[in-house]
Amino acid sequence: MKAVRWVLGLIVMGLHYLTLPRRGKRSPQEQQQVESALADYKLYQLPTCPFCVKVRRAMRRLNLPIELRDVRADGRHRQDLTNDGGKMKVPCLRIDHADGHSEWMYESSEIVAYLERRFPLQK
Ligand SMILES: N[C@@H](CCC(=O)N[C@@H](CS)C(=O)NCC(=O)O)C(=O)O
Repeated sequence: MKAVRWVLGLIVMGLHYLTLPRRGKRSPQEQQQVESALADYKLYQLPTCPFCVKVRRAMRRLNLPIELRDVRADGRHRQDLTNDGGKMKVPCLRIDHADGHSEWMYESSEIVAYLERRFPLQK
């Protein structure tokens, strides 16, 4: 089972790198504003999880360098996701709001739709 997962992960990563989406463009000022807003965002994820790859591809397309938190490599991230997010499932987008509360958004499609709405690229 571990070997099958490893091979599938390799295929997912291979396809991902072979078909990397083009990074979206903003003016330098706009990109700077976006990047300072992104300090409040973290993506809890795994490198080879296909749902995480889907979110990372959208981040690249939208040019959103959000901090990635690998829940397998770092036990603290796994613990935060489980205890504060509520479940050990990835991808999960953590949004730290100005009033101090953190929002934990699970579901890759919801995360992608949120990022597209919140950080649109100019057409
Ligand atoms: N419908 C979810 C599926 C996410 C999912 O199944 N993630 C797997 C890793 S590829 C996971 O975290 N599984 C652990 C679990 O479900 O407890 C999405 O689109 O984000």
